[in-house]
Amino acid sequence: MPVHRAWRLQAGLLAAGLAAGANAQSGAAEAWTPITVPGAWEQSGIEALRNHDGFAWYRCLVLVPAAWKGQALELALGRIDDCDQTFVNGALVGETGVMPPNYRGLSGQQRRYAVPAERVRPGAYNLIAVRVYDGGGEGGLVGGVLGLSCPRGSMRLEGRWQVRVGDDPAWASWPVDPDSEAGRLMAAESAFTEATITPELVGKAEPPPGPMTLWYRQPAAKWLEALPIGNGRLGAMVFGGVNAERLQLNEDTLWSGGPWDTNNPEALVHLPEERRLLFAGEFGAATDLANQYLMGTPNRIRPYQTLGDLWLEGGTHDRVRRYRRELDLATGIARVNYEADGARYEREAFASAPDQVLVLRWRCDHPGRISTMLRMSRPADATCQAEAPNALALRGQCDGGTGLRFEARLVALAEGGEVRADGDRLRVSGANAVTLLLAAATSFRGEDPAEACAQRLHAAAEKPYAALRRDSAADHERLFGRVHLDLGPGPHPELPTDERLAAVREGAEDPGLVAQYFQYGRYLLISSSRPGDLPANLQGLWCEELEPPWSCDYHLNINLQMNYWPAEVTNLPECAEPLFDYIDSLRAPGAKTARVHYGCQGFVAHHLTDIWGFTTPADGPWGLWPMGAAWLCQHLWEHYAFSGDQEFLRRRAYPVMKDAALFCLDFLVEDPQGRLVTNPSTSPENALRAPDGQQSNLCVGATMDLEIIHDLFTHCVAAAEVLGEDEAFRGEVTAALAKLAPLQVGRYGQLQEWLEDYDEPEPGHRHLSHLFAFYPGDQITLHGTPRLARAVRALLERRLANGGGGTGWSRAWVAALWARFGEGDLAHDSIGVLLRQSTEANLLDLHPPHIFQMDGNSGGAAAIAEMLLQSHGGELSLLPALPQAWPRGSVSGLRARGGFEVGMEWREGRLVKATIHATCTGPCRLRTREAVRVQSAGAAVETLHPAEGVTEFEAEEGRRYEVRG
Ligand code: FUC
Repeated sequence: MPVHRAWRLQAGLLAAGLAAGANAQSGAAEAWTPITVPGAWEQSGIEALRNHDGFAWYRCLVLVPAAWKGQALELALGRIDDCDQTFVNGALVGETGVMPPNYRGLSGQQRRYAVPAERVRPGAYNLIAVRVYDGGGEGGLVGGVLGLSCPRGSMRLEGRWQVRVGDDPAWASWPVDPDSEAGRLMAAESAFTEATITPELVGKAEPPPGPMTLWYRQPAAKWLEALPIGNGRLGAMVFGGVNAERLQLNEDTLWSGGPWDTNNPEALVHLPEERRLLFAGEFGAATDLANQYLMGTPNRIRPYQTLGDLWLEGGTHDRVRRYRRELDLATGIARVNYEADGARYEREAFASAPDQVLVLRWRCDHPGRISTMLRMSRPADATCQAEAPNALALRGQCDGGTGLRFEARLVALAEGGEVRADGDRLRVSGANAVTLLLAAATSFRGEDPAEACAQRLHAAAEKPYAALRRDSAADHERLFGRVHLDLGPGPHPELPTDERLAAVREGAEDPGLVAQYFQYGRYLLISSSRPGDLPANLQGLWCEELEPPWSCDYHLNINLQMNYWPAEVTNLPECAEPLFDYIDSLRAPGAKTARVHYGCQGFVAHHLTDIWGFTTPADGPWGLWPMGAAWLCQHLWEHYAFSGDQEFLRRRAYPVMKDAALFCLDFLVEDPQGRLVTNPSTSPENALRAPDGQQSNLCVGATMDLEIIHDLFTHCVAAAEVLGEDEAFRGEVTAALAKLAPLQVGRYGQLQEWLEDYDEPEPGHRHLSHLFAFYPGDQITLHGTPRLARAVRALLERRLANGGGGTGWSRAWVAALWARFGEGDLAHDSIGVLLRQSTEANLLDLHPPHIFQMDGNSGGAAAIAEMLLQSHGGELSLLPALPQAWPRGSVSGLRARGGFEVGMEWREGRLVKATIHATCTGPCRLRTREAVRVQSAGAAVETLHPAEGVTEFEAEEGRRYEVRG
């Protein structure tokens, strides 16, 4: 750090000295205009860029610390719309996308380029120049994190760059001698001069106690290495830096945009023609018509966004010993420990659900050693300022001041030493310990963010740190501690998590890591989805960007549902409540869309939604998929199926299910053969190839539609029967069920994805949509419908043989499907693929190319549960898909449909004992590999054995049953 004070000074002098000279500059220098990066150039306020598509160059100077001599650097430039070539000191260091004339954009990809050491000028200014081409829509360095990093430190590159419209290869190079007037002017206008030096890490830290802790021997070098904490509403990614700590912050209602009516009255006018074209197989014309008339207006949604960052900066340690960073999944506490200058330091951070604040405490075993500078920042739309000698507020309004208002407010409570405000920062000096409390709120629910924050902080500050910590951990443990899973420790339980994962990537088996992965899926759900909050979005709660991939939204054609697959079975039913509230929030807007777009009753949602009630078709023809609401209703039914809670069924679930079913009843049409089908329809994100060669997303009666409708209708009939309601409606639904087009087996023996046995351009497609009926649905089961189950298997094998299962969520689904086949080893192989190919060092799931999505984590946890316990088709299957890799182990606290809580122990791959706690009275039908005996309170229970491996008894609410092999 001391080095950089000098450099800053130099830059400051230049700035002061050149203020007058700037006016004297002429010609080329003037064509470069200052621009704030990141952000779309259309929004920069620069006239020449307001509607610009085409070429422009960005550049800035970076004062690389002398201490980085000999280091290769990583240059992160966030996302660039659409393609770029990036130069450092005139040399090309990386490019993404393809420049014209064969232009191909790759705007979703994070730019990370390696800069070889010999290209870097340590201790001097370096020129970064980025040639950008934008083919349409937003352009430029639009989003993400920008910075330079190496093992010895990092610099942030967000802020003032320069931009110039046009294209000239000369702009790649150092414009002039840095000591010339033009060079100095540029340094004054757009130079990054502040760096953080990373201390040298020496000495190995001991592993933390307890098997459910992720841990590392170095700080996170990037967001995907940081560790997530959250209380459902407020979240942070903790980086664990020594001299500079970063907590990237999120608040679950912080979305861009606002409510708007995107319904398109044209849709209904053109619906009959669309249906005619699709029945006639005129896919091209149907697609054109759909694009022109059937989509919402507009057909895009606005994104979820980062709240910003909390920085603790100014550390000066050159060398630290025994560094350890960890996340205790059982308590939700993230921790950093290290020794420096003869003292031991510890930081703990957690997001408290009971107190609704984020808490960070930093202490040292030597008095007076805690000194730091605190600030908060956000890439756009917010400013940070001190509000009191020990309080900071980051305050803003989305969308350039037209969207939601938000605030993050921080209080620093020091023990000993001093805290004082200094402009937009707080300085803590010479403290024995400091506790930071951070509250955040938005105006989404109508509250005043500043007031809400102040209230929460006021209440939390009344409690001593120990009480905040105790209450938060107890609340988290109440949920987390319900399920224990022991698959054995694995070969190297003493290694840090990243090293264990690296060993798995090299081919090692590590059942201990698999058990952690399972619990991590539960941890993420607990941390991102608590009653009263919004449901877990594509990234759960944790999102670093303003324009994140896929808007970090709610995708309804697999992703949101998969987030909740583990909720019931892994004993977190209250974590599904936000999903139920969310479904409720889609009812009114979805009813309007049903009416305006399709002339139907009930409610509908398509494949994308946000927090503003967006229910219209979005994106393109693959968005014309009106099954979102119907699929979501499966979760309402499942909540009842697992709990037997009739009140929930009557008051919350059934009215919504019925509403979704009313839409489906109206939407179904008869095909020329008199079968009920959906039209328009699409099999999520996949395309068919018709016999005449046409490719199309759109079709008639995609199999998945028929399965979702079957699922919903069957559950509606069952619910109406349980509740003794709606006889006429029941009759109508039953009649429709009988007329639904049937599931069919195609030419490869596969379950057909479409009504016709079309060829498919992408047989390894990541979506496994029509296997819905096998998992998570139960229309097809191994024992009940063996012919169709074989067709499911044929399809699954075909997908995998053609490269399927490539995204994390897709692979998790594959694992769950293998579990339903009782194929433990194959399910286990897929969990292995998930860990090897789609998991970061912080165990977060990855979608290619390198994007966190929570669905894979949740889906993976659900698949592991499904390997141990299944309860569809009216029976509990104990250890149905135990792989050879887990010869002994135990699990407790899993839940089963019918109202059971189940624990099991196994040895040499065989069930030793199961404990079944009945939470409802009713039949219990067990399926096991070997014959079993059932006891309760020491006495034998009367059982029936209607088939081999099947044992039935009458369970009584509140009783425990012991099952032994
Ligand atoms: C679906 C998937 C993609 C991605 C996106 C968020 O559209 O097809 O792979 O997961 O959701």
